[in-house]
Amino acid sequence: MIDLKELTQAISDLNEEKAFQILQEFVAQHPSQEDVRKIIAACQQGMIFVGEMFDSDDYFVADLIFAGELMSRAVEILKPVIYRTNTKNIGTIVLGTVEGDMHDIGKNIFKCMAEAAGFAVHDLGVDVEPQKFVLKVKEVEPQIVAMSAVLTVAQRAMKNTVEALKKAGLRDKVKIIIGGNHITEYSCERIGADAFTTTASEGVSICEKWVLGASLHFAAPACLNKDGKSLQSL
Ligand code: B12
Repeated sequence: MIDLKELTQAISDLNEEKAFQILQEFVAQHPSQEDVRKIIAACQQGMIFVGEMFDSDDYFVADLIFAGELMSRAVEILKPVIYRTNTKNIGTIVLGTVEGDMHDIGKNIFKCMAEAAGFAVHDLGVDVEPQKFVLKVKEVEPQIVAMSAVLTVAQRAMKNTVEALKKAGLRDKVKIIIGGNHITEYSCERIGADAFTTTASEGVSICEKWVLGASLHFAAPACLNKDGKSLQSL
């Protein structure tokens, strides 16, 4: 049995050896998708603590970089259990971290899970300017555009991307989902997306509902506005 708190602690302590040992034990247990969801949430919580320690000057940029590398390797360890080897193509997603934002770990987890669910994902990478989204949407005609941002200021780039899609006459041809740790219902409305989430697994469920024709209803939490100060600058 994996101790999720121990994993969160190991990540927030930047204890790579301990974190990888726990993750390797986890993978060896052939876990269920529900357990995979829980382990990703535990990693995400560890990274939130890292961010808080950066905020309080207990960690520095070098620690953020180390944490990013640690988490990227953690995702590599988890990949075999994230993939469900679904070969059926259920839809197409154009994905990217928006302009100004270099964070890609959450995006990569979403990509992995979406591919596992049967989506063809066109990943544009990080710091993706609005026009690049527009060109890719024209080229591959996806059902869904998925944008990631963890920097609050990058939510403006999400809004710019929606505007660029509108200008190109593409907005009504796609559903737009936005994800990232600081995304709220309020930011979703301001940006003009169709859905938002703070977890990759919920994001994939929303995309599955869209393409599989189920009613577009998902549990959107009430606007928490947990970062209201920054959102006002949108
Ligand atoms: C690691 C890290 C970095 C690494 C990133 C490495 C990488 N390859 O991504 C590096 C060192 C590069 C970095 C740089 C910076 N960072 Co940084 N970083 C982090 C940290 C600690 C962890 C982020 C992370 O990987 N979390 C783990 C993943 C799994 O979680 P996630 O990203 O939230 O993703 C999950 C969901 O949000 C969701 N999701 C994410 N994207 C998407 C997309 C879709 C479509 C869907 C459906 C779901 C989804 O699914 C994921 C899994 O469930 C966060 C702290 C935090 N609270 O997030 C700070 C944090 C994001 N960084 C911060 C800052 C300030 C910076 C810098 C400005 C620091 C500096 N002074 O240089 C630079 C900015 C660089 C830039 N232009 O982007 C701040 C942002 C504050 C804010 N509110 O804007 C944070 C919050 C730290 C803090 N508390 O101050 N950072």
